[in-house]
Amino acid sequence: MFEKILIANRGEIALRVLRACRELGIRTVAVHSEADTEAKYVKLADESVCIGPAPSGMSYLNVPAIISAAEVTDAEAIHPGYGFLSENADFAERAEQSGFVFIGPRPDTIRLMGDKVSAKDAMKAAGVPCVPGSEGALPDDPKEIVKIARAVGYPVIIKAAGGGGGRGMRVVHTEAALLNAVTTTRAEAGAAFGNPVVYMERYLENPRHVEIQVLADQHGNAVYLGERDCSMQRRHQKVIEEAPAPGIERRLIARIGERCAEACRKIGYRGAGTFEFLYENGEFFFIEMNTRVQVEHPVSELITGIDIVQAQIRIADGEKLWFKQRDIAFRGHAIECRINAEDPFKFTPSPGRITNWHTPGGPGIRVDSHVYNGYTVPSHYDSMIGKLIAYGDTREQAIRRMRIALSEMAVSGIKTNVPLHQELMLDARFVEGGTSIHYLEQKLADRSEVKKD
Ligand code: MV4
Repeated sequence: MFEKILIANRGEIALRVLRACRELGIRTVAVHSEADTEAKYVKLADESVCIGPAPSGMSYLNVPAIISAAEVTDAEAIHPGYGFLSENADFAERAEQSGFVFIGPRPDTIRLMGDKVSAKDAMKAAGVPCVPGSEGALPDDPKEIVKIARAVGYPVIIKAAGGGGGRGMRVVHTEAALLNAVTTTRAEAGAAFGNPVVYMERYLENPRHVEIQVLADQHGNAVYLGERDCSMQRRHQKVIEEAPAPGIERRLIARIGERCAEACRKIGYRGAGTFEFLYENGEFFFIEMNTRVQVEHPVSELITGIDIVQAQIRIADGEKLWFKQRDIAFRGHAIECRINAEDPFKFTPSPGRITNWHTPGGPGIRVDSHVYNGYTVPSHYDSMIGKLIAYGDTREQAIRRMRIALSEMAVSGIKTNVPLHQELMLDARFVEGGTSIHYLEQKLADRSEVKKD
């Protein structure tokens, strides 16, 4: 097993990776910006290296500084966490060329999935059901584009191959609007991603976002760890995630999960990964694959009992998967609330010093956060400061435990979205389960309508 791992990230996920290393008996190197000198994971790590000033472009995205930090500390592997360099194929390649193990898929796999057209092609070929649409990239010929849209059927959505996660997309309802939309999306994609390639899909009006977690080793074995429902989101930022997805038949999950695992075997996938699907009218449609550990991985850990971050490390070290699909039992229900330093109703960031931080506990409660009493939330990074995760035998019990946990949560000095979560845990439609990706934004819009009256 590795003796020392460098954690190329910050915040709660840096602490999460550190804890996984500890349990595996691996020493840790924390890298940090000048804004994170006082961070908990920096203090807890065996060694730490400052890699630059606060802006992430100069620190957490600074490839030469991170590679140098790994060299001077004699680390053997690099865990990229999520965000930052985690899905940067060039970084993974540079790390491996410098003699480090990148804890994640092979650089080529990251590249394949980073291009949404090639990702979809690969998944279609591997037997994963995809949203109907153009066969690969859209051609230049306007007549051809019109023909493709007629065959796909309106409404359609134009997406950038270099986009993903909600960036670079445009919905088109009529043929009259089609060519302008393609031209504009192409131009924006060229400017934003340096890649003007776009593709077309049938636009699903009211889907849920349901994703499948997978683990694959370097010896051709792959399993799925069930699904997560991440439909409760605002502006492509997930707010609540849960597992299992309410109301979806286990047989269907097993069928789609097995397709994902089989796709991993076919493409030689390595490590943890997530297949993102839209789910509508009882059908799954693949949209994208994430090649990193995700923020919401704890809900899958709680229903399967598998430590996904430890699994990433053991797989990177070359271990064969130590369990089979039939050994994985899905038990109970888990819900995660993302705690953000922000105004709970206006959503403006609320960085600053936390003068009081009390977290809940008790049966079935997990808190993943790097925050401590007196910690200052820097203004330079994402506003997520932690995650509150509730587990129960049933969804009802998980919700009850989450309500209690939220009521015990005490944060002073900054604003958080805890009040929003409290409202959502009492929301009749959430409690019923199965809300679509548009539910939260509609609810928030309705609420501000009421205020104006
Ligand atoms: C879609 C879609 C409807 N139809 N594709 C947005 C994020 C990116 N990962 C894909 N996205 C969508 N693709 C088709 N064919 C609706 C969305 C979408 C969405 C998806 C998941 C979670 C939240 C979303 C919010 C708005 C739109």
